[in-house]
Amino acid sequence: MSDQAKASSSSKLFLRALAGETLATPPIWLMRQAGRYLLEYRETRKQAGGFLDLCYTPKLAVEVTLQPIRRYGFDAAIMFSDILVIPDGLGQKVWFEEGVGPLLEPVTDLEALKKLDRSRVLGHLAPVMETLKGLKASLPSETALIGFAGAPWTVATYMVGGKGSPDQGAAKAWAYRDPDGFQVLIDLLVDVTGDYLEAQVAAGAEVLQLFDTWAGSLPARQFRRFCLEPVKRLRARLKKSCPDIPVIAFPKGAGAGYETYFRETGVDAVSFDTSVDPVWAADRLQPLGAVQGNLDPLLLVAGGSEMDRAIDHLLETLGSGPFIFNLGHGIVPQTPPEHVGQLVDRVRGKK
Ligand code: 1CP
Repeated sequence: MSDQAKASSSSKLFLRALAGETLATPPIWLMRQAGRYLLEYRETRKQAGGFLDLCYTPKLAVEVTLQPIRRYGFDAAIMFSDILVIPDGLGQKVWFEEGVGPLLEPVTDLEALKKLDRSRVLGHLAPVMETLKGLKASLPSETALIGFAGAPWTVATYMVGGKGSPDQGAAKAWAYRDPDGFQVLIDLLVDVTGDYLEAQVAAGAEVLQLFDTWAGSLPARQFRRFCLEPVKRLRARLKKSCPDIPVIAFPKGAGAGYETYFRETGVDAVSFDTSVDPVWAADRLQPLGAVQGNLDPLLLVAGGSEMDRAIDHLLETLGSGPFIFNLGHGIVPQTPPEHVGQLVDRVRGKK
């Protein structure tokens, strides 16, 4: 049976859209659908102590993954974790500071890179696999399970910078000063991310998403070398090891680069950010495969008729091809939970 035939026989709308099917009602899930905008998340988070403790305690990670599924019945659940568990698994020091975000002991040269250890990653991340197994056992039969990782470039920006930064300056400085040295870090991340994603599939992930949040910060030449090429290699590896598992990539900010990226990486779908005009996405991206996006997370905060208009525009523009409804980036903490309910109802034709 072909991928499309297999997915079409599935009851899961999300898998059908990813296989290229046009559906009367598109599947919907939202990036960061588990998180601080939900009261029940804040309560579980308190119980866990630190943020990484939440990621590494399967019982609690399963619970926070299921919270938005219970409330809204999304078509897909994304396992609760973070992209920074990879540097943590490699032995880089990673911690989350309340009110600040993630901090890491920066890796800025080959000397520091040598201290990282690929062989400890899968052992360290065993709790993530337990989370996936727990989810597999408890999700409704119509809900697909998404595993994920950060794409190499984005993870590298945090590893080198030691924190989130507005311009990814530290990683760019290394990539420009010593491209071949920086490539060693990218190659390590391609390998270790491949190991990690294969383990997620073995533990029950049905779809994989690669988050490349900072793809938009590189000029064309470096975008090709450090964003597109690593994802293309990862995609090729996964095609061999798990041929039936679709891969979605989110090269946020790639602009016109989205089209070449979609064509050349071989991913099954791209998630497009808020800045991309959905009319352009329908014209240039959707003929290449399924597209996922792109309601502005801040429209979801505002709600009301502006949000409704934007939802309808997305449905009209992209509804005649394979489409997954999502945001252009993650839900923000100040989002009123009832607006999320309104969004889901409207996409499903109930309002
Ligand atoms: O205080 C809290 O509870 C922590 C907030 C939080 C949450 C809810 C962080 C810290 N990570 C997460 C979960 C998370 N992160 C998920 C879970 C699944 C879901 O979508 O529900 C996912 C997929 C991520 C991915 C992630 N982490 C990305 C890529 C996507 C994106 O949003 O751009 C990035 C860049 C990170 C790093 C990170 N982790 C947390 C924060 C605040 C950040 C951004 C830091 C920065 O750039 O300053």
